[in-house]
Amino acid sequence: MRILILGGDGYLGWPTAMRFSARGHEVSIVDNFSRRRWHLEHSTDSLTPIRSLQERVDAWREVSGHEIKTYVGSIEDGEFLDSVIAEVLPEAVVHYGEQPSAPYSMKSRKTAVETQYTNVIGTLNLLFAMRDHVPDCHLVKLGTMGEYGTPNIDIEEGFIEIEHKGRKDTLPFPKVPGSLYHLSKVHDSHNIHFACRTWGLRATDLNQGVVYGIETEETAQDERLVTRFDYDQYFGTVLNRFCVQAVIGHPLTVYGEGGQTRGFLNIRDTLQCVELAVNNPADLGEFRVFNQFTEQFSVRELAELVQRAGTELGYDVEVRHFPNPRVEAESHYYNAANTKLRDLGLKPHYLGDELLRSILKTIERYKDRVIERAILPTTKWNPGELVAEMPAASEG
Ligand code: NAD
Ligand code: USQ
Repeated sequence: MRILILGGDGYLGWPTAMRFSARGHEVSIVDNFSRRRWHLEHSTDSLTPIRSLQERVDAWREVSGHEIKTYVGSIEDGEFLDSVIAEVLPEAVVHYGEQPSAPYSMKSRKTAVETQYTNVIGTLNLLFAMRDHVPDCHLVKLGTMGEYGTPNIDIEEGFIEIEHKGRKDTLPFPKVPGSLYHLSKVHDSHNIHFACRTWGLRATDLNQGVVYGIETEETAQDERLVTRFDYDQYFGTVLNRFCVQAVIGHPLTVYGEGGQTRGFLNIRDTLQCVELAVNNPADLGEFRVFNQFTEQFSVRELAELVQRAGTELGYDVEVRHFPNPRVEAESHYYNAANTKLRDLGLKPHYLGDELLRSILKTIERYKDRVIERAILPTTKWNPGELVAEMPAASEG
């Protein structure tokens, strides 16, 4: 198949591009390097020393014998994206090309506007380009479990049957997201659903949980193929952050009570899920939603698991509760459905001591690169709160 990966230079996009390429698909990448730029602006960096996109693509050709084509530009530039779609004529588009951080979206008016503009306008451009050039193409869009928030009822996969005043309908599941980033994904979902209903496009919205892990089959083949791995307050996700903190002897940063429960999955399973979605496309006109995670954990449970695995490896791991910089429930009901990807054949890599120890050992190799100043959170969801309570941390 001709597969276009938007955001193909990112944490998930680069390993995905190699995976499809390894399977013999014709892969093209779009990226504007905004993630690299955001790090430069904050004087932070990936834990892993990532190569330039050109060097990666050259190394991949050398290792695998396969070619990956690259297009450098922003998807919110409608004309650029239109010309890429018209040239590549993809049969599937995997869309990762967005600003992915909740804390970054809550940092300032500027970053909130940038997040929603990049994400919502970029996706809207994509929908028009698909309608005009490749109406049969399957869009596989990375959404997020955080679109749903933490309702006091079970979370379904995208839709819920509602009975109201004696009448019944199946409608989009109510969404109460917890950041302006997560809201951008809700807006995307509505726009994609509209494009499927109105123009007959086909799309799978992957409501992905929090991803962890540092290696995939392809990234492990050569040092030059490693993917980025972030641990800073903006771009690091919780379990990846805890693992880095354990290795460098920083207290694990549990926000508040730590009862916040989310769906999680290993990066290897992200690749599996995206591949399953691409290989089993939605029907024309269909808007499908899959909840993409394999296990649920509270933040406190994760900290305990990392502490145990770290202690086995000889690290002295302290779990510490910090005032929560976010506005979110710290103790709540959480039970989300995730059967659709399993029904398609997903075989999860569960989080066990062995997997955690192997992540910690890989991090150990790069621990001299850690920029400790970037770990503690300085961005608060409601800046009027907590100022006096926050531990000292410099603005990265
Ligand atoms: P990432 O930042 O590493 O990757 C995104 C890539 O897209 C980056 O290389 C960036 O430069 C590029 N990009 C951003 N905006 C762009 C634009 N306007 N035009 C072109 N390129 C652009 O993030 P990631 O962790 O790989 O996440 C990928 C996607 O998956 C995101 O949409 C994110 O919201 C979603 N997601 C991630 C996680 C997670 O835990 N990592 C969980 C759920 C959903
Ligand atoms: N948390 C801590 N300590 C930390 C970091 C986070 O306790 O040091 C807590 C947060 O308060 C939150 C939970 O851990 O309750 C998850 O935070 P996170 O930063 O790992 O995840 P989140 O902000 O939700 O965003 C990440 C990705 C995003 C993706 C989302 C999936 O950055 O791209 O959409 O996970 S989900 O959470 O399912 O919405």
